Amino acid sequence: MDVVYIGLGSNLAEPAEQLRQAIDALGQLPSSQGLEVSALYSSESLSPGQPPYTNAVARFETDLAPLALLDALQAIENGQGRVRAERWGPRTLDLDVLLFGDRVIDEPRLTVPHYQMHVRAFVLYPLAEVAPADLRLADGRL
Ligand code: PH2
Ligand code: MG
Ligand code: MG
Repeated sequence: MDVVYIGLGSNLAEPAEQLRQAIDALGQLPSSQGLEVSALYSSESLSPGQPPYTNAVARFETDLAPLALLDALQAIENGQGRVRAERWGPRTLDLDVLLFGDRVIDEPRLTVPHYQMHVRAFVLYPLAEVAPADLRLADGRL
């Protein structure tokens, strides 16, 4: 099994409720176990003029392959009303694969470790709650 870390974010339609629903759905993913979730944090959007975000980070173990996990996460996003209009647009739910074991993945649909996680406080702060203190990024960024 691989340990995976997922970033959760929402800035539409009662963000905290969106995250609670998403956490329930993550707990029911097939071939996965041991879900742990950080506290929920609020912060301004990086994109000006958008509602504030609620963010959290989840950790669990999975036997799913990376793209199968991505498919499952996108199904959860879509099930909670995610509309893909503009890049970085406001969203009911964003589920990002931050880390997938110690794999480095560079594919059209999936870049792991997540390309900007090392500079985003709304990722690093909750990540520190669910990750061991000696966690390192497989590509050496942190
Ligand atoms: N996600 C974005 C853009 N800006 N800002 C915060 N605070 N939290 C996010 O999750 C976030 C953002 C696009 O993924
Ligand atoms: Mg995303
Ligand atoms: Mg994102």
